[in-house]
Amino acid sequence: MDTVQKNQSGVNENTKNEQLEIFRVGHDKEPLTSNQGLKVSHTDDSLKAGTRGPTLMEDFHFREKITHFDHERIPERVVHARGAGAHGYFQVYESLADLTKAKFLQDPAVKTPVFVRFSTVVGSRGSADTVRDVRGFATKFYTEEGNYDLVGNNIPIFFIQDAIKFPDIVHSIKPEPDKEIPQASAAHDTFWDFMVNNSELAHMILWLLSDRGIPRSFRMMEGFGVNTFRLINEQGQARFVKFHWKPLLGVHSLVWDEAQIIAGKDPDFNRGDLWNAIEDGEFPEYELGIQVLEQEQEFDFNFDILDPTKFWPEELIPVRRIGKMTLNRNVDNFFAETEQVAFHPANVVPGIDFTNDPLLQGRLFSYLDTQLIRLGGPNFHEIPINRPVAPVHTNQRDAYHRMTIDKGKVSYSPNMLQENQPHPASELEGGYVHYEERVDGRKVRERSSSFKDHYSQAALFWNSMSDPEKQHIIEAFHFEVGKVKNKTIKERVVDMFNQVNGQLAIDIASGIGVPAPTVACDIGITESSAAVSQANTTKLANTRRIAVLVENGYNHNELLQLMEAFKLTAVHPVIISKQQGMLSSSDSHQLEVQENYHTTSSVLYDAVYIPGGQQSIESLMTHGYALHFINQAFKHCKAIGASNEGVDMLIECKLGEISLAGSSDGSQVFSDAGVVTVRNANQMSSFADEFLESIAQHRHWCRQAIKEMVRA
Ligand code: HDD
Repeated sequence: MDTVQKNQSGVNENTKNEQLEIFRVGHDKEPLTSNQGLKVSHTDDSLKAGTRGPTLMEDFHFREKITHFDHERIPERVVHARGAGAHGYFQVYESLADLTKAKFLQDPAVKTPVFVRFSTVVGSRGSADTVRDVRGFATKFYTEEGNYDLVGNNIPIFFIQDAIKFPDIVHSIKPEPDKEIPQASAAHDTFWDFMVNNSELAHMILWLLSDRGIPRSFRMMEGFGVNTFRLINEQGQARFVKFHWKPLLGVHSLVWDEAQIIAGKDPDFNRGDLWNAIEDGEFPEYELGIQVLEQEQEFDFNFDILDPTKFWPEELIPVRRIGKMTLNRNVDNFFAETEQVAFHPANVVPGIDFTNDPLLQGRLFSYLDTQLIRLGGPNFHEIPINRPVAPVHTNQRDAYHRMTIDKGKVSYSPNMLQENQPHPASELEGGYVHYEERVDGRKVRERSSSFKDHYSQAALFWNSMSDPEKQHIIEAFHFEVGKVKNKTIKERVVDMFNQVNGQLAIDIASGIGVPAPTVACDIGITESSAAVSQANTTKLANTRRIAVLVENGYNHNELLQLMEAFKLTAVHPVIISKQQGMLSSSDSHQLEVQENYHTTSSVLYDAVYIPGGQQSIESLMTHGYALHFINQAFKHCKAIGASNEGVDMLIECKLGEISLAGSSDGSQVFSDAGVVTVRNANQMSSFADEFLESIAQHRHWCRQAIKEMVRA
């Protein structure tokens, strides 16, 4: 039974899918053809004059095949080149009629189809997923009133205040143009040169160097519209709004050392994680949140609400959760959908409007412009993934790759010959009418003085970080600025962050070979915002990946009990052994191995479990890869569980010696550091609970202080 209700114009969750269906082509049991539909009898040899002779011009099949291949690439996006997309739907919790007339925000029964593309910003299309970078979070809502695009990032603010600087910041952070090095990294001279000459970047740098720059998963990442928009209701009342996406799994990140190793072990880590979660039916979910300000509140704050380098602290302006997005379908074809999707912040619907945020104003030009070159002309809205589900009637005709066959001779307006059809729609008919904002000013190339404070919110963000988060930021400075060759730039980085927090500047200087500031600044900002610290996020074990290290002779009962507990919590165990194939337990049960130590790595898991079994543990103890695997998981502060003889493996890894003073019998030695052990077979159930709780914590930062001593 179809339980999905359709709204008036027939748009529902499946509408986009049905529309795409027309374009989908399967190739099951079909003869090979040319692009003209001619059946092809042979495709492995070109047509030659004699078996050893030259290829003939008349080989139309050869020419068509090679020509198409030669043209198979389109320019990658200038920024956000690497990404991954998925389909889904959005449902509002209750009507927002008091705030906006946008139809997709009125009826909780309506499931509006969406397509989301997550991305990194700096790297090329083939770069690694886990580099330190901002992540793009762009959503296309296929509403009955036309496409609405919310083109956001996973950080609520931006580097610069005015779009005219966008080419400069992007040129500075991209690989240096003489040698095209480094790929997908801000850790080089040109970026930090730009940075020290533009203090408006200071705030964003702290976010970028925080854990937000290396998300564990697209599923565990917030999204932000960043710019300030307007909501307009039926009565024409306007309010300022900021958009948020809140992931139901919480906000979690990798450890920098881990992120770098993953870039080699599995460069598709985030992309694969999204794909697999959807294939497994564990659909990523995000709540849409809004922060709303009345027009009269525009000047109530100590920052300018139109300044995109500032966020609106949730403690001052609460986030109201207004609906939920569920991503439930992977693409059929990466190129056709994820690569060709074209987002544009100017794609709005009645009820949503712009503000004078100078970054947003520039964006409203750039996205349409970039699609013209990237997608080869002005008809990219006809590409299936970009087609609105709302009907399209324009007087536009022709140009490259036109698909629509427009009938009739009238393609202008007004006209008499076609009774002025298609006719401009009045506001009552749903025609988009821009908010009548009064604008009055001199023509100037200047910035408002209300945009000039570049340090207060940077200090607010710094104050909001937990101690481990602060430590990560300092280490990120040591990496990023440590890679800078020019000493003056390094000194100026320290000077700049001295304006944010004196101790921060001293700590940065200590790792990058330049003197600490002679006078440590205190700009007198004492406020903090608990909402921006990941320490306060939702913590769940669900959907985490657990490495299970076993060899022949493992204890089947112990493993079985844990596997059942994992299943109940939707945690995914992966069986790892020296060799792929089958293993036998001590009581002759058979177990299939999924990965060996060459095909996988500790960095690809959230936790490690080592079940007992004398023979299995003796074998593991002699295996350097297994010892390294556990040490590395420990170094990256992950949950580790071991039962019975498995505990001896941890002792062999000398984790106890390095970390916490504990008893040598190994029982519960490490538990406060997320290492959970059990020696008693009767306590397996409480052990499983404790281990799952330890996995849910994501990382055990109390190990941080000792991680440099870990041999991994
Ligand atoms: Fe942008 C792509 C997000 C500022 C110009 N941007 C792009 C994408 C995201 C963002 C998520 C990838 C969309 C996709 O997956 O296809 N951009 C942002 C955010 C910004 C921002 C949140 C600050 C609030 N962008 C920004 C400015 C400009 C651009 C100031 C230019 C003046 N952005 C572009 C672009 C891109 C783009 C060059 C490259 C590919 C594309 O548009 O389709 O037009």
